[in-house]
Amino acid sequence: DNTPELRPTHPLALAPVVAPAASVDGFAKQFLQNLNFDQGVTLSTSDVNDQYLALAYTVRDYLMARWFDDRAQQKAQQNKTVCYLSAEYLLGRQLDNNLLAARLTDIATEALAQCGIDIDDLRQVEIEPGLGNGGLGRLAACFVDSLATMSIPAIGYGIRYEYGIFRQAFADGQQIEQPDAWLRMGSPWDFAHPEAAQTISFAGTTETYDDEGVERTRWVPEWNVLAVPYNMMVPGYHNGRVNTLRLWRAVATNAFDLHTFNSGDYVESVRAQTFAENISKVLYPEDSTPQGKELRLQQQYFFVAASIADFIENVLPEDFDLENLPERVIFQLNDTHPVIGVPELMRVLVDEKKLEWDAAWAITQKCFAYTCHTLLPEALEVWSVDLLGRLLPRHLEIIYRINDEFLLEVRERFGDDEMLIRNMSIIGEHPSRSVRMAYLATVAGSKVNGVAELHSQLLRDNVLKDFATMWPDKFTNVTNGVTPRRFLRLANPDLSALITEALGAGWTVDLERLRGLEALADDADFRERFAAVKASNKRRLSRVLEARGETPLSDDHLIDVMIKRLHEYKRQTLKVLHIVSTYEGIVTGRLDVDAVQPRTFLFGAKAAPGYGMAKRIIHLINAVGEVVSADERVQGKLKVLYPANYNVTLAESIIPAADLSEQISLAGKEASGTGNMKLALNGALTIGTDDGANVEIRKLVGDDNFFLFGMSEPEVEALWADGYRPAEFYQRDERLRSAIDLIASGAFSDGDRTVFEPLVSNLLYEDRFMALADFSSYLDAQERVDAAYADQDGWVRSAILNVARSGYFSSDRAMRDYLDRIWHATPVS
Ligand code: GFP
Repeated sequence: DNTPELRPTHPLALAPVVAPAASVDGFAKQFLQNLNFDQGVTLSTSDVNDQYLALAYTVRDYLMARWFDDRAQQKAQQNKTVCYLSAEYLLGRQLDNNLLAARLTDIATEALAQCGIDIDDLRQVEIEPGLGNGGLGRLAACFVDSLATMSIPAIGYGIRYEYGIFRQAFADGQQIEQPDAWLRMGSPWDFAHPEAAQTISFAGTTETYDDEGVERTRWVPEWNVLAVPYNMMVPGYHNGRVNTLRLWRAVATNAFDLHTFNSGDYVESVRAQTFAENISKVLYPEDSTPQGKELRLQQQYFFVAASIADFIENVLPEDFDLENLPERVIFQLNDTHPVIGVPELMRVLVDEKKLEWDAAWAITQKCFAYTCHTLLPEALEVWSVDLLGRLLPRHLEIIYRINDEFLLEVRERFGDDEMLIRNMSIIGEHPSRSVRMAYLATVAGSKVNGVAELHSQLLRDNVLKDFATMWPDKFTNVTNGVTPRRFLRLANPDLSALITEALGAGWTVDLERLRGLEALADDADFRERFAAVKASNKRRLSRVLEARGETPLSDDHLIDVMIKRLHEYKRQTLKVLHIVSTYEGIVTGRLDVDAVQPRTFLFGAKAAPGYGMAKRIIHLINAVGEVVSADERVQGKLKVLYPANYNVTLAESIIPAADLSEQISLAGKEASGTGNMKLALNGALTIGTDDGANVEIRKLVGDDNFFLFGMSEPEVEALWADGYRPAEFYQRDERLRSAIDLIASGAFSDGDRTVFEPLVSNLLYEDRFMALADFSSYLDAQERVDAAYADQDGWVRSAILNVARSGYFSSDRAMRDYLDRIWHATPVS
């Protein structure tokens, strides 16, 4: 073949990729080009969605060159990469964050204005990708932001769900779930890379074979799907770095059967496609059916297998010696969802790369670390051996072998203590044979961490006690953190400006600098300006609520917020009992009205679709809200607001406006909490139990600036051990009796006593999370809140001290702790 090889000779083809000019003209030009050539419209024929998309493409164009550079550099430098494996990323809107990171906010605003467009109108169009459920997913999003800002080579791996967390609506006060079609208007922030798809296999059998005299095992799978990566850019704040979030979408290997189609069976002709695409169809498919369970395991294996293969094939250089893998990667397991990655890496190393088992195990143990996010035993994931063996037969064999060797080690250390063996085994026997994923992660991981000091302590003392005895050094703590870029700089621009004026600009990447505000808490002028910011944030929230068709806020109300997943352990019920009791107290004259501060109780929460009790609690909150709002006797005093479909975007409006942060879980149940951190950082005072990260918040902000109530974790344990009888607490406290009686009487259900009866009896006779036991102490603390709020000046002072002392809760600090204690990766230079 004499054809000369074609090489680029054009000077432009040889030049490095450059970003458009960072000027108003440069931006406007790029924007209009994108409008024309990507959206296929002119400025005059474009609508707001076209404009939003063209704007997003423009921002992307600015980031692109950096992103190319960073990936090339990561490969060349061969630094260790943090691969964060997470089934959830609750990202929130991208536009503002990316503008901010790339220092483009002012330029873009001005360029659009010159095109006759108000950038605020475009902001409203963006649909946030709700690819997560709550704290765990939002934490992952904060972490990728911090990693990019700190120039750490990192890839976030996850699933590109077609439908994220459901959209919540209320009908007669009850939650209804609607699909979250977040992709329907286009998805400008990610790109598909079908050429980098991975084939992911399932089911089938395993067989042994003779490999040049060595007996090996191989997996003969039954079916495959393609995992197609979608890359999202994750820009660091003002440092020119752009990391990658790579989310996988499932696509059929053979999507369409033309023969069947031509025979007229149109549904059957796309069966394979439907089947495959189900894997990335929805976040947390309902798993009360066997099909739902299987689908979840498919999802987990799907994204983890694709991610591991991607890292080995596309990030590592060719001919990389896998013996050195631990020097190049740490796979951080965000909870148990990605733990199937452990046997997957073993399978790749042993079956495919033909390493010896022991060598492969030594590598695997160094490459994984595990973060646990719960203390509830029912939340520790297990997979039935039947299901796992059917879907991933080779992985089950590998898990058995890992377990056999591990249990030998246990016997060597502790003797033949059969009870201990049974308790520590990765395979549980009761009620049926299952794989305990948290145990597998603990055995395999180089480190295991909890997400707040108390949580990590309780993991060591209770949940994973035997493992901690065996490997004390494996256990560590990294208290969660939140990104100050999104949750202070963007969400609270006025407070940010005030802080910058007082302290200079550096605090955004060095949050401990907020300490400098402490001195200003005693400055009357600063307090006044701080209070004005809070008031303006309340007005802003009020406008946001009105635009959503909700009731606006009343002036001068204390804004009391409880925003978090709906779960019994978080005790939204305790909050409702407080509201009902206050309402009842005012109406009956038991309470001195003047001592009760005008308050708006603001809830934001979704309940898992299959969680009946949580849905009843939502119904009760709405029912109480309706009665309280309609009752003339408490007008101007009490208001209950529960805007539907709480999400990151709404949180960004609520948090800066909050006065009081409700963190009222039963001690020993909330692993950490992160909303608690965001609220304190924005100057809300916490009313909380000594649970999760509340403990650390209280220590930092000081007892005078925190309303502590309730039993401590050891007291909770003691009460359980004693035999907890909630009805006794009901008998003992008249306020509690009146509140519960009022609910039971049908006062919030048009006289129908049956509606909330299951909730009432659950409280009186079970109350697993001890709301009744903590009620009195909670009400007393609420009285202290009222008294403190009456002294506005004192309150503002405390609020400032909360901001000043919350710097520790930056996710940048959390990343530093992970880097020091677990990952040992270094920034790219
Ligand atoms: C879970 C825990 C929280 C913790 C987050 C992040 O949140 O205590 O703060 O993970 O570690 F419960 P959810 O996903 O359950 O909301």
